[in-house]
Amino acid sequence: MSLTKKILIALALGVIVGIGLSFSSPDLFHGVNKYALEPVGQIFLNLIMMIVVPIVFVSIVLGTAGLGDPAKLGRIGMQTIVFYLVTTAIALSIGLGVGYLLEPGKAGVFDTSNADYSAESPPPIMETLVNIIPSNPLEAMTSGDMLQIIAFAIFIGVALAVLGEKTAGIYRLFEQANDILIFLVNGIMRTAPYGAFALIASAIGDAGLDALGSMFMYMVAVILSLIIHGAVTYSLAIKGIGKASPLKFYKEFFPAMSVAFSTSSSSATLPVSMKMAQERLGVKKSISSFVQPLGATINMDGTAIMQAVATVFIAQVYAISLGFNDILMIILTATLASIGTAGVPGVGLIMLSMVLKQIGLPVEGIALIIGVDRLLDMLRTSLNITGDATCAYIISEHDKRIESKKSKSKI
Ligand code: DAS
Repeated sequence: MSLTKKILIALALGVIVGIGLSFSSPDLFHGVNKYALEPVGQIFLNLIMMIVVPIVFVSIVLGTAGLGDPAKLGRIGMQTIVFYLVTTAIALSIGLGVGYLLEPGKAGVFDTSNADYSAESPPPIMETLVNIIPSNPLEAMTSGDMLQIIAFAIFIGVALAVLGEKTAGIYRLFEQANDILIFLVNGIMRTAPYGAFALIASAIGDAGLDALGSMFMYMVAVILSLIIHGAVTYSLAIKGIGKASPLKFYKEFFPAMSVAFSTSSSSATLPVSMKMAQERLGVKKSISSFVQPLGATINMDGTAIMQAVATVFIAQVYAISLGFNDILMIILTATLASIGTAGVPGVGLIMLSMVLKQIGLPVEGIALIIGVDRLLDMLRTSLNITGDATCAYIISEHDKRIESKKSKSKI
């Protein structure tokens, strides 16, 4: 049986067990969760988090060096950043539009009297952009500062590309390190069904069906927006620029989406999403190794959608009307906010507090959505990494067409 089928069956069983647990006594749920679900889920998460830093560093070094001349790196980098910013802005617009159409904040009765949420203050945008250059690369690696790790790896990769034969041995060393890490990814992926089962059962059992009920319209608005963005925006890019079938793309990329769903972490899913992109979608290794790690950190369309819907939802619950300037500020703040945060579980809520503060909405409104956020985090993380893979795919296909034109012109 294929890994995809095993993960699908594991997720289905996990949903059933989670719903069963949500009807059981709290003691039973806590016992099963504490001694079975959480340990299995955490072991799976730790296994894939264990190789994230090394695989991001090695992949970006090889990806950057593999692109060859810095001019090509600049072209690919520019295409990547433009795609990420444009699709994030589209995602936000879809979320805002659906939020206004469905009006989830007017659907139910929400008790805001004891709503309280103390937001971790995310780093200011300018500080994040300045600190992308690490003053201590080793500290960046031990602390898992993904943007700094990516920046340092790009410098190393450019040096390898420019020095060429002089550092061929080091390049080979990185290639062998990459082979070791891919071998580990293959081994860890065999545990994915078990991790997926435990994580989804725990998430549903923890949320409880009553929370799902009262926040139903909010969840429908977020999920509908995620589907529209995936089915329209990405499919148009895959079909229009990638000249390929979106259905085939999603079928081949599904195992990575299921790992993202299970872990709620773009960074943790990176080894699998790069493997699927390279082996199943034919994305050039050098482009995949550069575009996807960058995207896992700075490109989060699913998160942007949640932020847009949540902002409209909270404004509706507190009966605060948003003006045109507020809408523009939401789009700008949320787009920039996604750059400064790593792809780990729950980071979307920290960014949401930034957006709410920016437009003067009550941050404590986040307390209303926190109960269902872990389930939505699973879905939006799946979309986040799909956006990264879509970007890598269309840039790779475009690059292949450029290369083939060049080779034909030489004949
Ligand atoms: N879990 C985040 C990610 O890894 C997304 C989020 O928190 O919204 O992409």
